[in-house]
Amino acid sequence: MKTPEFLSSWLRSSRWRSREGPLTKELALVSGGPDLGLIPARLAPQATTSLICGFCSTGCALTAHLQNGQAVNLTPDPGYPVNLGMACPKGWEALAPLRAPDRATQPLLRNPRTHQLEPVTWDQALRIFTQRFKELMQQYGPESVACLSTGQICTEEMAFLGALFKFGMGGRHADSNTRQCMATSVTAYKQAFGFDAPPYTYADLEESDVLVFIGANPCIAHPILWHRVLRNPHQPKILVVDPRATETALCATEHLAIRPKSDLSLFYGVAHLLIRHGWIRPDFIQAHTHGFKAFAEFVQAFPPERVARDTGLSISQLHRFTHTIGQGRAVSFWWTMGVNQGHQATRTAQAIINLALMTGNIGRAGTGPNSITGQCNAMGSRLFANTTSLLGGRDFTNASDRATVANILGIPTERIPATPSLAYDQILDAIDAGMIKGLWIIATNPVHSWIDPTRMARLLSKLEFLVVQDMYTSTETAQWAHLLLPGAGWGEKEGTFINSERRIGVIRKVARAPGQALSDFHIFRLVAHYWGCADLFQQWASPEAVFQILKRLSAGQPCDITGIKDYNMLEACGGIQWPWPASETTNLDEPSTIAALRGPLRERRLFADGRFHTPDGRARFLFEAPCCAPDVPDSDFPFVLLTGRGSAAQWHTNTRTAKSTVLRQLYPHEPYVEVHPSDAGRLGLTPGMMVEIISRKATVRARCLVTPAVQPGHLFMPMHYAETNRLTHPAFDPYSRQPAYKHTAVRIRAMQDLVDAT
Ligand SMILES: Nc1nc2c(c(=O)[nH]1)N[C@H]1C(S)=C(S)[C@@H](COP(=O)(O)OP(=O)(O)OC[C@H]3O[C@@H](n4cnc5c(=O)[nH]c(N)nc54)[C@H](O)[C@@H]3O)O[C@H]1N2
Ligand SMILES: Nc1nc2c(c(=O)[nH]1)N[C@H]1C(S)=C(S)[C@@H](COP(=O)(O)OP(=O)(O)OC[C@H]3O[C@@H](n4cnc5c(=O)[nH]c(N)nc54)[C@H](O)[C@@H]3O)O[C@H]1N2
Ligand code: SF4
Ligand SMILES: [Mo]
Repeated sequence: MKTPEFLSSWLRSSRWRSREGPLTKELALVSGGPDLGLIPARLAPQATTSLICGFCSTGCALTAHLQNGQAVNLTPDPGYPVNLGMACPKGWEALAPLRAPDRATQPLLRNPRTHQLEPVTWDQALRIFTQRFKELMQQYGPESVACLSTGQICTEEMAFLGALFKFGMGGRHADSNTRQCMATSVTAYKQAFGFDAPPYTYADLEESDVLVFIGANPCIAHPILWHRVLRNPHQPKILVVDPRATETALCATEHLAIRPKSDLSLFYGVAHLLIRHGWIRPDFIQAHTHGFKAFAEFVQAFPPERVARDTGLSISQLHRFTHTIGQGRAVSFWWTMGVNQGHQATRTAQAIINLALMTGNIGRAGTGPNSITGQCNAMGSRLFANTTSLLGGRDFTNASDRATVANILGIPTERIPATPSLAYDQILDAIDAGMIKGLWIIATNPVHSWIDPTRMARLLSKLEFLVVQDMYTSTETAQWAHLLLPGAGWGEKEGTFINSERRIGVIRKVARAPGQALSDFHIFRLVAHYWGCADLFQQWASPEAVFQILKRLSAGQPCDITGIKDYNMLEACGGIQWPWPASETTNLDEPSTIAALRGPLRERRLFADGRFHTPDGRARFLFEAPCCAPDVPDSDFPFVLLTGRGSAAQWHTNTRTAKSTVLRQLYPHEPYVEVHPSDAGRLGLTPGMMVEIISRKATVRARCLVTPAVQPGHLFMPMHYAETNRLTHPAFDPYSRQPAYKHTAVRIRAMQDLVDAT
């Protein structure tokens, strides 16, 4: 790896050996005092405290059982309106990852002689951080430094990071792993509704008589939401649209095993039939939407014969599917990554939105075009990360939005960039082109989770300065860092998360971070101090102080939360769904507000009045002709490789879940690939044998799992194994720039064939 000159000179200097940097005392003050890492005293005497789970976006509350202020065990919180006393294996085991031996416990700097990461003091780390990024920005301009963050830290932390990086440090290009995950839903909602506003409440899962799951496997990915479906008393029809016979599809009334990436044609075909049968709500369309006439003309070209050809479904399946939707009393549509990760993902999500609009399935109990979010705080990131949108869901290119934010934060307007950031893939291309030279990666592991780890590693090694801020030293991405900053994890810090149904919940500090690891919040405070921009962030003193700033940033926006007083109120109410503007509570004293939110107001869905956030208050019908998926199979690469979640016990790149001995019992340790029995028979593949999967880019090895869950001609590999993204094809939705991880042409062969051939 290339050793930056600055590291060599730093190591030659005497400061390298000094354990007592001149700012040590100040550092302690800035980052929270000498009791760094200690549980707040007020928690110590309590026997239990509640905090929101830090894995998926369901947002279950867990009760931490404390001894001397530290958690010794977790149980699901029975009083919380989300999980009603349930948790999945990850929630039960959420403390185990905190105690892992590979936790990052001190800042580490790469030694240019040994190429090893070696301990430095926080003072040294922060001086290097500041000096190096400033040098790059001075030499190559502010655009030469970028930041990739996450949907897995607290909202207060992401807002601080976004404001610090863009307004304080003067950086321009910041994106996050929500690009891999939720960018499509954000774009689809913004274009159709005028704001990124998932309209539902989890009670809708229990109130529908028809539930349609599209490219979503909640049995594995959102198990507690699936439990909410099981509580539905209306004997609902459950329709699952997924090329695979997933755990969810096996529980469905009907599984529509469509050809991958043919969803757009399917939904246009359903719209065609709904119109043909008159199963639409002209009154709703007339009063609350825009563009239906053009849409109705467009879907004339999608009769069942064509759609059956495109999707591989039978004409009778299409009629049955449409009939169930058309006749449903309360129909809800739920989508996740099978939709969001596609070459026409935004239009596919909007095709689902169109079905809900034309049938009037929105704003009522049990309805909605509902995108389920992925990470614990992807929703916080969507509103407050200051990456794609300006703080509070605003627009960087809008002068009045910039002025409002500058005014609320008390900073000069010129500090707010007037142009949006490059998207994730564009940041990577800019590194490749030598335009971006410095990168700060926080709480994401792209060498595993992004497409093509070989290219990613090459790009990271091209950088003149790479800072990785993570809980662990062992992640694939940390291996490339010049500087590693040790982050405290979930459970070791305070803040709020926003879950899929827009519910804001509190996380509490119930464990001590190991060694000198600091919360991301404290690291950002220190960076502001060392950078010399702390004066801009005087009010950003604690997570709860930042929550008050977030409230002010939300004022007048669709996500207005000015009526929420503080963390205590959030806890007393069992979390609060946005919006909760001050105007809603003007006539209520605090106990009455809490009583109201705990009572009938608890089920809060959007658009009950049919008014959307577009300038004319109407929702938009948006559509576009389907086009062929990229990386089409051919005779050399005849299979389509699908990817996704493998088990309820594995989380993404497995940096956390692999640390629990309980969870490790619940999933296969070696990478595996699902193959249909007919393909396995034809190719001589037997269960458990090692096979090679070959894409146009790479060859990987995995165990063969023979199962009819996949269709003939398809393979499936979980994303939790690093091998998977060595294969995936780089294609992106043009509007959201989200990667299309779920369509790659590959071939497969037994390792034995390889031995015979050589
Ligand atoms: N246990 C566990 N839970 C998780 C996560 C985890 O890593 N582990 N991650 C969380 C995150 S961040 C996210 S985003 C969510 C993801 O949650 P999901 O989206 O439910 O999970 P995936 O398995 O990625 O994809 C869902 C389904 O899309 C299907 N699919 C593939 N291609 C197509 C297509 O063209 N059309 C249709 N209709 N379907 C298709 C796949 O076969 C798969 O079954 O899970 C969250 N929950
Ligand atoms: N092929 C394929 N690839 C995919 C997907 C797919 O379906 N198929 N899904 C995509 C999706 S939806 C997603 S969301 C991404 C997820 O991809 P990543 O974000 O890369 O996955 P994680 O393993 O969650 O990485 C989080 C990192 O943050 C660290 N961390 C956790 N908590 C904290 C904290 O509080 N502070 C700090 N500083 N660090 C912390 C963890 O140790 C870990 O290294 O993967 C994407 N990749
Ligand atoms: S369903 Fe999600 S939020 Fe609930 S316990 Fe499991 S991982 Fe945590
Ligand atoms: Mo995700």
